[in-house]
Amino acid sequence: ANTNTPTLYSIRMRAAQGGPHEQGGKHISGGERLVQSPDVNQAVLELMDKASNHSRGPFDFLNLIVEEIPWEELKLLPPLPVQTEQVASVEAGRDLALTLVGKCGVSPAAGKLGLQLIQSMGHVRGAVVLDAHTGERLDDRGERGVRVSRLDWRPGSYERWLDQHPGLTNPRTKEALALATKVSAAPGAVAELCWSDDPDYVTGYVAAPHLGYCRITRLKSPGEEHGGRVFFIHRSVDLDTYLTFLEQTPVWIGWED
Ligand code: WAQ
Ligand code: MG
Ligand code: MG
Ligand code: MG
Repeated sequence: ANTNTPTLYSIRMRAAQGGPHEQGGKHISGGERLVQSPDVNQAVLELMDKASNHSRGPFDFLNLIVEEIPWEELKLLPPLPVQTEQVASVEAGRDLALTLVGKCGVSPAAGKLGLQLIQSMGHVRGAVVLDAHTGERLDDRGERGVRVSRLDWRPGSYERWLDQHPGLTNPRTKEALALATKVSAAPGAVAELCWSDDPDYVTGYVAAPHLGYCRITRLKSPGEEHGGRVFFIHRSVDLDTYLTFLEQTPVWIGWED
């Protein structure tokens, strides 16, 4: 093997309680990284750390997959611009979320369905894909949802981004901004709505190609374990192309040196 060129690896982690997800276990934590060979050990440790002492509880099942990715497939995307909207209540936050997805082209009916879905999501470890016009669910992933993977910040780029956004040091923002940037770049993307399923984190966001990444400080009450992600898309887009981009295409977030 050529030892001069580092290998690119995708790393995926998912942890559950009560057995594996596919046997009905409760989703505890998931994570995905895309790093060069010298950084794999560190990334695996960080994923183990993420799943351990989790606010959703301990896991009794953890699955870790490490696989080589051809460099030729790698794409580089700059992160979406970020803004933060302070809201006084969950109701105000969800109203704002509806308004924002509406501005991006999601119908009022579809927007409401998206909100209701996330409110009732408890153990889906991925996202639900909805028709931005009708609100009909378009993916066939059932309880599993669609898991966006093969993404990470390009080495050095997150540090550069943090210099420009000194207040936003939370690793959740780091992860969610990377994910939202990839989701917004997918063919047919209209808007994404997200808040965490972790009971201790109430800030969520709406993201879209023209809107950028709009953080909303309250989208649920503390202690709430319902949370998730909805991807609104144009019905006309080919679903296989869309899902292949989210699940398979390797993406680094950031900039060339
Ligand atoms: N692909 C698809 N869906 C995912 C993925 C993924 N890679 N990761 C998480 N989800 C879904 C899944 O249903 C989770 O249960 C749900 O989203 C919430 O994931 O301050 O922490 O990791 O800038 O708990 C927003 C950050 C944080 C706002 C959201 O979500 C900010 C968060 P969590
Ligand atoms: Mg998680
Ligand atoms: Mg996450
Ligand atoms: Mg979570």
